[in-house]
Amino acid sequence: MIKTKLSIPRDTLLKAFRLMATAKTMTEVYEDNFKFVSKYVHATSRGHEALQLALALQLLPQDWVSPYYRDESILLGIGMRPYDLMLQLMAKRDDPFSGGRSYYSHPSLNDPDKPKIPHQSSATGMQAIPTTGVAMGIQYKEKHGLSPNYGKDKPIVVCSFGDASITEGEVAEAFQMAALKQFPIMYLVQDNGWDISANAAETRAQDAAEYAKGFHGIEVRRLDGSDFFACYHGFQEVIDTMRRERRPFLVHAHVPLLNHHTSGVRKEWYRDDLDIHEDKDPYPIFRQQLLDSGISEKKLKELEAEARETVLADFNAARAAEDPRPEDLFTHDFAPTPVIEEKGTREPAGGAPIVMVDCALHAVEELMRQHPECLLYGQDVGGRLGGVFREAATLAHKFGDDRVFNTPIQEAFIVGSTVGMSAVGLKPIVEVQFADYIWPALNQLFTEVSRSCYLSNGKWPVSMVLRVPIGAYGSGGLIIQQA
Ligand SMILES: Cc1ncc(C[n+]2csc(CCOP(=O)(O)OP(=O)(O)O)c2C)c(N)n1
Ligand SMILES: [Mg+2]
Repeated sequence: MIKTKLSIPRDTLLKAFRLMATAKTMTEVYEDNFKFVSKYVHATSRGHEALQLALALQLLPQDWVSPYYRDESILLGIGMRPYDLMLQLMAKRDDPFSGGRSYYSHPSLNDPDKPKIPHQSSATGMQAIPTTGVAMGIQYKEKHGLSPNYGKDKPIVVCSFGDASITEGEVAEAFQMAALKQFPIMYLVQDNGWDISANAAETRAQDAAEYAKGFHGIEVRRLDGSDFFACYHGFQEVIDTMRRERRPFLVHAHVPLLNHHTSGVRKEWYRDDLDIHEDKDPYPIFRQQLLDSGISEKKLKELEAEARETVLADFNAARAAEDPRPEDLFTHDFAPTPVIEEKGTREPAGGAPIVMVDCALHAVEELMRQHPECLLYGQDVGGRLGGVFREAATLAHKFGDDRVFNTPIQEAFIVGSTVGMSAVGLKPIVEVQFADYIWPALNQLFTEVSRSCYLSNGKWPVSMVLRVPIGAYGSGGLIIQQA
């Protein structure tokens, strides 16, 4: 330990500074090579680095994190090299996140030595539901003895957002479920005061910390995102509590936005507050704190030089890396299925005909008997009724209220949460109550569920069954089924 006011290990501080210098240099190098790199759009973390590194340096390989497109410093903090990030920047074949399929800082990762990153699309705020699904899955596995024993380091989930994405309706569905069921998830909101060109005053009635207080059971913390020390200790306390107490938090932090919104939307076109934001730049603040803590100017200069050398070498190496091949377009559209031919007899001799809804009910029961990782949720499927068509009758009694349960009326959550549930190894069966009401779920179905396998380059295929009754109730189709 060096003598600091907050006692963070010296190695951690030096690593954080090197990575902060790395992120800053990456922004500079991208700017210097603007014509080349802006072929594909990118956003950088400049201004948000202290907060992102303070978090990332405390995550463990069993944790899960959903960084958003401005979170390149989270990626550096969990151990990705600038080279890895640049492969995605330039849409190269070996991009470890998406094989060149998604643009910069759209990660997905399943490396054994790093926190896991599920797929997320570029639709901002939409990561809330899949990532809350991860936390829901972790809770389910812990309750059912399906989780490895991590001792006191139980996994946590972090879902990161920009401040403006919180007004998306789907975010409310995720908060609702996390609060109601007490999932071990941290919602991290990086508040730079900006949407793209619309500012906070134009776009919200309250900030995320105030909003989250309406979701009883989510504990809220505020951090100063320009102060690495404050962020590190703030996260340490929240993460320790989450590992022990298994409940949700929302961490809100003000951060400056120092670079462009993205390479395509330039700060000089509309920003009138750059001076104020520059005063909150975490880089010189951290540098001064380290000098005050007894680290020498010489050491800091060395780390800055090392960062620059790495970034430049990685940039050139990434530039020379192979582009995707035409045939790569057609890989990983679906995960291969182990079932490739029908077996058994459809109409066994002497068998009594049964209606379709009962066939499906028996099939679900068989699956649940064979697979402890299989569960069923949706509206009214729980034990009290067993489905409005009795299509889940007796299942909750047979398998318990933790495996067959009611959800609130939120189709997006029901469907989108399966991305996260599936990523942790579960096999969810979910139900949308009537076909008419599938539309609120379509965004998740289309944007997250169906693209997870392809855009993660095969890392995160989604295994889920979606049940949607249609045409039921005799002639009711005319009234309730939009038939
Ligand atoms: C669903 C959706 N609508 C619109 C966009 C276009 N868009 C991209 S970034 C952005 C602003 C997001 O601001 P914020 O969440 O505060 O993140 P910041 O860029 O400020 O870090 C918008 C509107 C999008 N990606 N997804
Ligand atoms: Mg913002």
